[in-house]
Amino acid sequence: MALGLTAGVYADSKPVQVEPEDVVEGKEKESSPPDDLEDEVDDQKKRHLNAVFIGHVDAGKSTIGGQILFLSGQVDDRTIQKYEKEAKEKSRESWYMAYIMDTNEEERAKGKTVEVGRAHFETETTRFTILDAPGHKSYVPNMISGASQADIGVLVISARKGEFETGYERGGQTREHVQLAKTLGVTKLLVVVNKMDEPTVKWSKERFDEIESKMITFLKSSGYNVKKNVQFLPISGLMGTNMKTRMGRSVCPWWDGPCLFEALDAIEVPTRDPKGPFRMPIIDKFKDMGTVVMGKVESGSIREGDNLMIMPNKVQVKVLAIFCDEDKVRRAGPGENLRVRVSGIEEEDILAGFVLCSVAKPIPAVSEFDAHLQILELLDNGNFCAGYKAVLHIHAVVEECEIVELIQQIDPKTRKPMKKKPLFVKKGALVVCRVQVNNMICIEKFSDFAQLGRFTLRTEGKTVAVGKVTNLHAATDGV
Ligand SMILES: Nc1nc2c(ncn2[C@@H]2O[C@H](COP(=O)(O)OP(=O)(O)OP(=O)(O)O)[C@@H](O)[C@H]2O)c(=O)[nH]1
Ligand SMILES: [Mg+2]
Repeated sequence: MALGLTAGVYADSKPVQVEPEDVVEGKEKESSPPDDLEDEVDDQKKRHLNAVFIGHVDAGKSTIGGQILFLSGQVDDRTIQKYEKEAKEKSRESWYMAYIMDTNEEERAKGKTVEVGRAHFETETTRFTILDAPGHKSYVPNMISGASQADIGVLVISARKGEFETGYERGGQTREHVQLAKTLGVTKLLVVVNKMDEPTVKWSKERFDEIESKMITFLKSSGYNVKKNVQFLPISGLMGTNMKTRMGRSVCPWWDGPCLFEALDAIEVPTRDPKGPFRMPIIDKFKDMGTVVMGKVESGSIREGDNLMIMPNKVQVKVLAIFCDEDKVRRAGPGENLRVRVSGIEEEDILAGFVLCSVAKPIPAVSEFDAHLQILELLDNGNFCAGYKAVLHIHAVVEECEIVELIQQIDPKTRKPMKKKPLFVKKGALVVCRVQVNNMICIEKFSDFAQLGRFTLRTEGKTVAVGKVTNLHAATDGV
């Protein structure tokens, strides 16, 4: 059920200290119908949403994910009993629910998610894909990969005495995850105040209000439109309270809002263009009666028999089969998480970050691009200048990069370019610069395609900058 999907694990991440203000949403490009696609493209009637669970380590993300699967009837009592036994043997009694999502040995032994877990469940109106991100600071790159595939974020916060505080402090992943999620295009957040059953909380309204008011201030400063796009609700993931059904007054006399499933059901689906050029960044690949690639469709539609291309290596492939969740489907539209079996390419010729795309309108592949960068934090408060090296994270791409030129500095107050060309800038600066990578990568301009044109730069476990692609160079656009 849960399927690990991301690659590298980096050590020792540090906090992001400056709030990204990089909040402008790009419009997703309208273009002519691709690949002789007609009319209706989705076999599924229910709408589909990808929800990433984020938040500080031990906040209860995997427990909530596991509980959701249990409540939606996907895990039976016998399995739960088995996990209870296994958790007890590892002296992790209370972790049995998390074991539903945390499937590998290391995760179970340490009680920490490492790779993004994946699961599916359905409510009345919606099919959900849950992406259960790790909270530990060492695994922030995996969290980035999970969040970059999400439509909405479920920010899990522990109400337990001391736990909210550690997550919220500078250095806590509540902050870092919120800032990264915003940068990665997760504009809607459901803030789940968890562990309300815990003896230090006992469904206290004061505690809930305290967390809500502190978080509202912080979310606003991170660029979230709190009134429109953020909703809070109290739950207990471990007990399953206020999740599938509303809780009674005897449990919590002061809450008359929705339960988790209702809140998830009420979230609006982002508008997507099924007729845009096909784009599916590849997050994983394997051999299974041929070559299978896995990813989320960011634009356009796909159906069996289609001829598509894998970029940047420009190999034409044929779509043999499409799997959506556990089911084989004939076609699928944007927003779907798919496994696609293709012919015409060997599995070892594909890397995570490659893109399955339309032949007529392939995604550009470049080794150099210009970008608007906001510098969040620098090691030892140093300078950011030409020659600076970092790891670039853009959709499923993780690649070493170098800043080759600082082109212009932007005045943060007027948002206008400053006259003098900068030699270096400091933390907090806005700067236009040229970025180079060693290998060809497939990206888009942010203004054309926000989800494939926004990125983060990290080094030594810190997120040093967030950015938007403004111009593509050395284009090998097309075939
Ligand atoms: N009392 C109580 N404990 C909870 C609740 N939810 C989670 N926990 C406990 O919190 C601990 C951590 O839970 P996890 O679900 O592994 O937390 P996580 O957020 O997935 O942690 P990482 O994957 O390491 O980031 C476990 O001991 C859970 O039993 C809750 O609602 N109430
Ligand atoms: Mg977890």
